[in-house]
Amino acid sequence: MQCETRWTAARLATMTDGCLTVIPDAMIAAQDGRVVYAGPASAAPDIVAERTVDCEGRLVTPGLIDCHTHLVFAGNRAAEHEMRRTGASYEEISRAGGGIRSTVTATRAASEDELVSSALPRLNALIAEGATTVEVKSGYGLDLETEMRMLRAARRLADERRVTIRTTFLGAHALPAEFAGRADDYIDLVTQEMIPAVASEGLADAVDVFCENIGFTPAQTEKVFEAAAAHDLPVKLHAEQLSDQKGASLAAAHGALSADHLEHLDDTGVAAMAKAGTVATLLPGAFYFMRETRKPPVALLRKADVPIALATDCNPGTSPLTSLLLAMNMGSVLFGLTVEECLAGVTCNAARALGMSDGTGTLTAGKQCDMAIWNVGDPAELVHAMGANPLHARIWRGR
Ligand code: DI6
Ligand code: FE
Repeated sequence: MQCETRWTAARLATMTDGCLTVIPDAMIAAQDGRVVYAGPASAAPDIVAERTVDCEGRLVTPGLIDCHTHLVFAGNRAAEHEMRRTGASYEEISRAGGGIRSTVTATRAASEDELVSSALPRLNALIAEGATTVEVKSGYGLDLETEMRMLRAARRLADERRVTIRTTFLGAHALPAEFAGRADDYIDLVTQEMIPAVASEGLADAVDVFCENIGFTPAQTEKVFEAAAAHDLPVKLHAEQLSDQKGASLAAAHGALSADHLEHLDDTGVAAMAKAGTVATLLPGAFYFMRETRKPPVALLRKADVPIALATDCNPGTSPLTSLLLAMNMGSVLFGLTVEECLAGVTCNAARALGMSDGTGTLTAGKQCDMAIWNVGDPAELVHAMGANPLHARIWRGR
């Protein structure tokens, strides 16, 4: 067999089927950006490689996938920090002129170039820790023009860095001030104008809604899901973050790729997600930052075999986090996830949450050769450490 590059002497975790089994002396071979072999060196076919890289016993995992971010936005909300520290609630901060709407004002005023350049340091931080795929949501424009500009900026990030970008349209993130008291009218705008425009320009890979007391109702969410389906766009949902709206069940009924946050998810929601194959994306950064106390029902999710993903939720207000390694540590320390669950959460299950399982998320023949090579031997070190970055090298599409 002929290939461009082969990596030898790897301690390989392919993450196939979500299993963390380390193959001690493994080889990975790539041709045209795809894996042609990944497994024990002893079982490898005869491979003639143009280039051989000796991993010297380092751990090799699939490249990390951040499947839930709000990476593109303008301004920053550091000034809210003091309010939050002294006990102000999310609602109080919002009423004082902070919150999502302050980011909306800044984002509306920013050019596409400015959105790209302010997002790049955040993207760089994710990439520096081995991310090879990053999802980016809109949702700080809340008007047609700015939502489209955010999505164009997100798509452009893929020209600036060697990384795969998936975009999600989140027009139903918050009610813009000019629609105060007219949420249904805004949802009409989202479903009748924004989604058709975003779809016709191919700017989004999925559609998301913030279904919450302070967001949109389940009935409004359903309208957005129907419009997405009419344009062949898969859906996801911010569900059960602050209260139980039965959003996860609604998402599952619409075949959602994922339901995200889920602190207030109950057993019927878990059952609906299990039946539909909807991924549970947990966002411990937001839980930590908002000092929440109610945890997502991990034991129920496990029992029902609902795949669990982990993401940063990188956003300016409730999770200013640009580290998937720290998200893994928090997933374990705060939510009790195992090392295997943490690693599956940022690889194979994150790919599934983006509808990308066929292309990435595990290291198996036929998939994109997206890998992270770590200066550690034991995967537990990735979850255990805080603030360390043991990345040795990042491979995106075989390079
Ligand atoms: N849930 C959140 O926690 C963030 N968005 C969402 O739907 C908050 C985003 C922000 O405050 O800017
Ligand atoms: Fe979010």
